[in-house]
Amino acid sequence: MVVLSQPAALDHCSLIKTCKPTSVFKEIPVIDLRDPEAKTLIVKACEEYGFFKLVNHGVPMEFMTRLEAEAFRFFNLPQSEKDKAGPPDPFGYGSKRIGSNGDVGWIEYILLNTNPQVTSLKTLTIFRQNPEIFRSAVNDYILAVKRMAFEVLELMADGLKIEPKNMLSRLLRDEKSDSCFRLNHYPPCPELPVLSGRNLIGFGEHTDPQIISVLRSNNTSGLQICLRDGTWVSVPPDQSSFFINVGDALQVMTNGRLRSVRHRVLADSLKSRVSMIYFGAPPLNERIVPLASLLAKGEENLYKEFTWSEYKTSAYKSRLADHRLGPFEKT
Ligand code: GA4
Repeated sequence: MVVLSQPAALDHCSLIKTCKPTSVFKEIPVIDLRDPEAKTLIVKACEEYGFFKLVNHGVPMEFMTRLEAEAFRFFNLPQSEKDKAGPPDPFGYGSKRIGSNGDVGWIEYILLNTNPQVTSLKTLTIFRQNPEIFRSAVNDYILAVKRMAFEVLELMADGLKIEPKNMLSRLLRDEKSDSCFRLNHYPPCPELPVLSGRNLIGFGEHTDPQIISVLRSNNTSGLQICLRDGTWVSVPPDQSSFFINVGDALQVMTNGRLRSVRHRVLADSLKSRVSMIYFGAPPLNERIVPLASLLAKGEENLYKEFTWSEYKTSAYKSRLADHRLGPFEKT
């Protein structure tokens, strides 16, 4: 029998939560990037769920598997080596702590800026063990995923009848775009079965502050999203596809028409989960306001005016589960 008397690994009690049993998300919108109807289907999925799965996306599988292998190689290093690249400020290596306001998760991760010009000392330390291979795996992957994200945003703008079509994608294409990239490792937790019906939180529930997030994971489950009615559903993993999340900034730019999706990750008892996420963000000085062409005649702007820099500053002061758009809503 496994006894949890001295659970060295499970010393963070706040990670253990009782989550209602979830059903599998069977209605998950699956969008084929080459489908002539893709623009309409993307808008529909983002209105309804703020979330969809993307197939036929054109990102070579080899880029995903190469980066996954490099991520595992890094996360398998001795703790003392990994710690040299941390703590995250916010970039660098982090373990258990998420953000700087007391959130924790059953996770270790690397946060990077996607702009290669902004290379911090911590980033260099991450690549130190294996500089060429790791760095080129990250760069090739990000480049391909960015291109695909631009295409998704252009289809979305088209579907929303926004002119010009690059109205959203230009924000991520901008050389000053504040986008970032995250590699997450959720180690297996063998003690999990003795938690009897309770769950171990890998990454607590939250919405992403940015415009759009593009997630790819290995074949380990754990991702869950919250539907409009507040029920949580599990998203079956699919290592050859991407999952797209609408972020808070896009919710504001569409005056609430597209919704940012609340999501979380639960740890697995047997398998490691690795995910790689590109968070597409605008430049810091960009004003985040509803696009005029999306406002119907007489429709009120639901949000106060703010720049991405102001929103980000406020978001980074918040707790993970907070309703971050709250202070920016017009009362
Ligand atoms: C959620 C989305 C991205 O992973 C992230 C996260 C960031 C962090 O891990 O440092 C935050 C979180 C995220 C939102 C609220 C703040 C900031 C942790 C946290 C408690 C990199 C991001 O941009 O916002």
